[in-house]
Amino acid sequence: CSSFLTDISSPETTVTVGSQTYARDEMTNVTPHILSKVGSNLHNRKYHPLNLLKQRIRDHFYKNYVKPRGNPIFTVVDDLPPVVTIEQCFDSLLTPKDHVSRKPSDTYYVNRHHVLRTHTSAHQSDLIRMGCDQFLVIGDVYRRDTIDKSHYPVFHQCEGVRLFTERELLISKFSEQDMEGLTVFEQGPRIPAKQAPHTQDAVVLLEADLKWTLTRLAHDIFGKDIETQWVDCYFPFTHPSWELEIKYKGEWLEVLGCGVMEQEILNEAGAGNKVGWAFGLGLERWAMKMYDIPDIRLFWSQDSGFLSQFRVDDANTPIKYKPVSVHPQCYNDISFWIPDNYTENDFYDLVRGLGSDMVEQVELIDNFTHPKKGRTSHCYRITYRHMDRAVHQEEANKIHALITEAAINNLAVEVR
Ligand code: FA5
Ligand code: MG
Repeated sequence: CSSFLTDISSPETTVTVGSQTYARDEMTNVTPHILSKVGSNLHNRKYHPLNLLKQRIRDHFYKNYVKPRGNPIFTVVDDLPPVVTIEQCFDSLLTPKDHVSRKPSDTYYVNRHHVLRTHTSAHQSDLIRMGCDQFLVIGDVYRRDTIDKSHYPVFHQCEGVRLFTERELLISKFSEQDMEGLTVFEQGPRIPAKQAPHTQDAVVLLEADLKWTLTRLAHDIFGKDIETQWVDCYFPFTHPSWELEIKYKGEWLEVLGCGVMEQEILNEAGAGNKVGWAFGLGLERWAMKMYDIPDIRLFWSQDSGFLSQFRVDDANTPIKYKPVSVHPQCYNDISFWIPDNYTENDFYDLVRGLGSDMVEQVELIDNFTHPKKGRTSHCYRITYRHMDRAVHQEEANKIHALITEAAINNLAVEVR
């Protein structure tokens, strides 16, 4: 309420995103709610499902695409700030001036020069100009989209780009002799199947390599039984273009867009002697399928019932999400000095035994060794919640007292 009053009495002239401050103007439409999400970087947060998926994708590319000496060919960039210029987000990608994606009804403008990136494609040109020929960009993206089970105004994308010289592309499929007479560039017509400067051969090879790369990734992440289909589509920055859809809960779900990069983008970025493909996939959609997460809003959950299911140190651990109780949780902490023969699992078992289906999580939140006495104390937070009914604090307190008593009697701990 007080901030609402200050807004009226002294209209803000700047807008702060992360550590940067920008001048507000007539285009500014970012909201405090959206700005509060900037910097969350869920894809870089340890134990978050989007971070686990990021690791899986990165490892897939590192392992399967290597130079002769074994080092990965793809560079991975996952820490670029989400404020980009209109030039980066739209102009460099040949997005027409009247394209819907530029409209303030669809895009969050910081001011007339800057937007919250609407896709990770915004970084394609810069990275190519810097000399990157194969890269992945992972980051948060922002759109004034509807909110439902599979759409959220902040989500995460993984961009992939791979460029080839004429020789690199041809050698991937042909022997030296068979390559004779084949080219990737020509001055032909632009038709639905190809751009003017590309030969049909170039497009056939690029399409095959792109679809093979993405199918292989999908098989690695989801398993080989997954149902997929390719759909023709349009992007200003690729031609021809496709979307990949996968079967999810009986319906087709679009999980990525991709295509043969517009040659003009490569020419502008100083890579006119190369051809390439690009893709952009929605991390949340992939994670929903991979972990059986039914609603995209859950990725923003701070609820330990959600987050604790993804606490694994190996990103390859198979996880199937189990719905969290709709009832509220409450918690109690317990601190004690541990005896010499103590193991944490003894305490976890004791809590599970006494709390059974009322305990959602037990977590070691403090581990302290007294500098003089050399004794160690542990503090655990026990979260109480039942799947079918509300657990009230008094009820939790009663179980907590039983747990405390049992810990003293059975584990010989000394409560602090
Ligand atoms: C793009 O963003 C293109 N930049 C992708 C691309 C890159 C095409 C490179 C060609 C070359 P699109 O708007 O379709 O395309 O979004 C890509 C993916 O992001 C979608 O397939 C979907 O998986 C995901 N996505 C799109 N909108 C949302 C949303 N509101 N919430 C969650 N995921 C979304
Ligand atoms: Mg799309």
